[in-house]
Amino acid sequence: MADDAPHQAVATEPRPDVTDDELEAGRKLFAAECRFFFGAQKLEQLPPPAGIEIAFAGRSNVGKSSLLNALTGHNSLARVSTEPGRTRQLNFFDLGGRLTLVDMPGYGYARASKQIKADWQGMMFDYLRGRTTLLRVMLLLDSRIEVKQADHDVMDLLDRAAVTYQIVLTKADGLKPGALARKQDEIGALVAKHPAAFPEIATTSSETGAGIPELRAVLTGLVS
Ligand SMILES: Nc1nc2c(ncn2[C@@H]2O[C@H](COP(=O)(O)OP(=O)(O)OP(=O)(O)O)[C@@H](O)[C@H]2O)c(=O)[nH]1
Ligand SMILES: [Mg+2]
Repeated sequence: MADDAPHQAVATEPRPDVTDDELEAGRKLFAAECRFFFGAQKLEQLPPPAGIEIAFAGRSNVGKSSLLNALTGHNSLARVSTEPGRTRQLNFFDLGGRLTLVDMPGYGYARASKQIKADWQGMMFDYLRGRTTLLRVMLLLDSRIEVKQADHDVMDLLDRAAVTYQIVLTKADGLKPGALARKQDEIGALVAKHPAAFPEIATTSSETGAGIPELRAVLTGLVS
């Protein structure tokens, strides 16, 4: 029965409102060369602000690095790990000289030492609050699990800092269509309560590629 096949989950999901031209522009931009150019472990080490940045934030293990790889069509541009807490610095990637993508360390990783948590998270939050070139934060939430306190805290922080953010539901391949639709409704209601949250939610699977062309189109729209 089709409804029992999790991998078909995203196929029936309503497509975000993107035109064929926007999809094509997204395909072209993300086919450009993408290269790592900077890793920052401390705020003082950030590259000088230039161009437009889009940061990928979210709890540890939510799939930030995997999403960057899927968007750019690389297997191993950003390092992916089954062990949470893999990405330990802000990693900056230049996409075709037009856009900077920033892979952030995850928050909410319970097993990290207190000192490490304070270091990463302090830097991450300072970056999110203070970076003038940061156009939008893509805030990833795992579609298969509940929204945690740490996610609510980050949404509140971004509201206070007036940094526009957009929710990306990740790992959509893990849900059946009905459950995915309910999750999208739940997150839609959550987003409506947050002034700095962009109303449209993206839904993706880095595993199957579902939602990836649409997200490329959305991101490309931000720099066109
Ligand atoms: N089923 C499924 N698994 C995924 C997907 N995206 C990522 N994963 C898995 O989730 C785990 C974490 O992925 P990462 O991309 O390293 O997550 P991250 O958010 O960068 O993690 P940190 O750097 O530790 O904060 C890996 O085992 C991935 O293979 C997806 O779309 N579907
Ligand atoms: Mg990572």
